[in-house]
Amino acid sequence: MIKMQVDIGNLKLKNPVLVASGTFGYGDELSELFDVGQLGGIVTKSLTLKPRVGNPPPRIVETPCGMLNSIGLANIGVDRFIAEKLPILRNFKTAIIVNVAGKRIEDYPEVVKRIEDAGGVDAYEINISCPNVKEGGLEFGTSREMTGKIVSSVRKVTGKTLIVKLTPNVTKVSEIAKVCKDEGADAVSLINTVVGMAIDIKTRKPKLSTITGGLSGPAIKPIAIAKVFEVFQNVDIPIIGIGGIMNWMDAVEFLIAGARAVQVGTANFVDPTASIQILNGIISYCEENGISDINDLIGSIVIEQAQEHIK
Ligand code: RRO
Repeated sequence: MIKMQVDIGNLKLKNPVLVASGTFGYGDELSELFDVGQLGGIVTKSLTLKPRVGNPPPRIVETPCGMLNSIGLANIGVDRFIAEKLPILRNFKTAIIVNVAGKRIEDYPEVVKRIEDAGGVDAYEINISCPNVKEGGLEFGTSREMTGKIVSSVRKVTGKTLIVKLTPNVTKVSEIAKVCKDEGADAVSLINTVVGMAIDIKTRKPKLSTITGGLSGPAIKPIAIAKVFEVFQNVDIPIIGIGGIMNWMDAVEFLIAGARAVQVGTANFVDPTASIQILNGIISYCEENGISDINDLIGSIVIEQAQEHIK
């Protein structure tokens, strides 16, 4: 038996494979397809204080090696989530991580407070990195000051594990990760999607209603690995790796780069059971490589001395 448990703050995940926000609904729809209790955890679609209809269509476009989305934070709002979804989620034998977004700084602690009062979730992922909204997305996640204010305001209202989801659309993601740590976050998750755009050459119109959107899928994996490694080298905080994980080999790459857990996102749209196959593949890799504890693999990247001096 391989020891697969990883700790993120005071949250103990039974294994490091999670499903990413926005690719698994609120966790209830896909539970009919497989036993979600096998997963390390489920991250819900982002929740805001009030329900949101999101952006007008078209809001998803397929691209070479990935997809662009511009959903615009469509969600049922925190109160309906508590009334309709939480009672179902509480029965799942996996960690429930609620992704929280907001228009204003004050929205974040308010959403978390309401969920805390209801009870039954294990951790929060603070979304300061949505590329598809005018207020509360990248304007927060690209600013150290705003990031600090949001993290400290949420820290005051919960003792549960606090994860901050970071954008790759910055020059130095480790500087933002450092602010998260200093303000009391337990972990960072990265990367959210990369700002991208596609044009229909017949009509010459942008393919998305919002012109730009967030790029995900295999196309962004090398960007994500580089950002995870940058944070791993520079900030002492648990990292959850996200970005184009389509199979177990991709996941292992993230773990070696320093991620303590991973989130499977776009792959769920190709095959909703992808996360379970990825988990099984990681276990086989450990067995075949004499790794008895997954924690021994995390951050085990080998950098030759000569490579350290290049650049
Ligand atoms: O809803 C979205 O458009 C969205 C969000 Br909240 C996010 O965090 N990342 C993304 O690519 N899309």
